[in-house]
Order: sequence, then structure tokens, then C-alpha cells
Amino acid sequence: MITRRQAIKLAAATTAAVAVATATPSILAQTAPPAGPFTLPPLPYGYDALEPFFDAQTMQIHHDKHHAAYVANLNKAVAGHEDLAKKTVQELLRNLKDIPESIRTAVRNHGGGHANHSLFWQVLARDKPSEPKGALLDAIEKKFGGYDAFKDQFSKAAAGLFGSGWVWLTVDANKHLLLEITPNQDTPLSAGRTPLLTLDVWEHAYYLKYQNRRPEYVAAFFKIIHWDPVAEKFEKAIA
Ligand code: MN3
Repeated sequence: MITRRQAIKLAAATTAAVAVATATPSILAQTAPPAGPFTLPPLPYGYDALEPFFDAQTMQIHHDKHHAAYVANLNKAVAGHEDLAKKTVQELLRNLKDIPESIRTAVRNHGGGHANHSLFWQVLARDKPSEPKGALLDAIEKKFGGYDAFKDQFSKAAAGLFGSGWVWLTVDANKHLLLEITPNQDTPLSAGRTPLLTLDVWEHAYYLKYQNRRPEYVAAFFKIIHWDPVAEKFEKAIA
């Protein structure tokens, strides 16, 4: 025979068990990110492909954790907005003013994070020509006074960027090259420019290998720029 006290305890335990059982699926449903519409592009090379300049551990965490989180959070932001889900992330970022105010900051931050990293992976490679050529080189010489001068100005911009952000080579509406910096995950796309080349200057991009030595990270970047896709984007932008 159970006492009244035992019966109350049993009832409480049963209620709690039921509450846990019914709560669990809805907690999962809230925390599991929607599978789309945006997806994490695979790295176009192995994690260790850019060693010793960018280390494998940083590449793995940077792509699989940081970039993945921007994609997941972008998907959360656009959930329930069917019209936005049909657009590319670049289209969203080019027209931020058209995004509902309630999710505009989330799209700017996480959409920016997705688009910026997607470009960043594309413009890196080992054992490719270390300098631009052709029409892009001509434009760099005209704008910056030579490739070395460009490299110097870009490196100084990266070293001097306060906090977290990105350094860019872009093309403006008049088809002129620009050197730009943006804070956080902002992108020159939102200012009407076409990004060609970019460098992630968030600490998560270099801290494991370079700690506070950001200039060494920037110097390493210049050894592994893949200029072919940069030149292709330039030629398309000025066509
Ligand atoms: Mn990053």
C-alpha cells in the first residue's frame, strides 16, 4: 500500500516525466536550424591545402563552425519569408533596404558572413601565380601605382582595421578599382560595388596560428591568393 506522501511524489514524478517527454521534440524543433534555403558551400580544397600559410585546424573551424553558423542563422532569419528564400544571398545584400526591418540586421550580419566567407575560400590556393596579370594587373598599376604599392596599401589597411572586419578589392559602378574596408560582416555589395578579392580580418581567421601577429597573417595571405577567379570577376564587372 502506498502512503499519501508517496502518491503525491509519484504523481509529481510522472507529471515531470510527461513534461520532459512532450517538451523535448519542441525544443529540438526550435534549436535545429532549417536545412535551407541557404547551404554551406564545401571548401574547394582540403583543410590542409593552404599549409603552412593557413593551418588546417583554423581552416576546419573557420569553415565548418564559423561559416556554417552564419548559414544556419541566415536560414533562421529568412524562415517564413518565402520571397527572400528564393533570392541569392548576394541579391539580399545588394538590396538590404528591401528586407523587412525585423530581420534586416540578421540578414546583414549572417548573410554578410555567408557571402564574405564564400568569396574568401574561392580566392585562396597554393602554388598558383602569386601576382595578377593582364587587364587586372593594368588596372591595379593604374589605380595604385603598381602591384607592390597595391600590396602595401592593402596590408596597411588590414593592419590598421580596428576590431573585426574585412579588407576588399572591389569595382565600383564606374568600373574603377577600389580598396575598401568594412566592419563586422558588412560587404561592399550593399554599397553597390562588386567584390573581387577579400581578406577576413576577424581574429578567428588567424589567432590559432598567428595570435596577435596580424601582419604575419596578412603576409601569408599574399602568398596564397588565387588570382584567376579575381581576374574573372574583374573582367565580368568591366564587360
Ligand atoms: Mn571568418
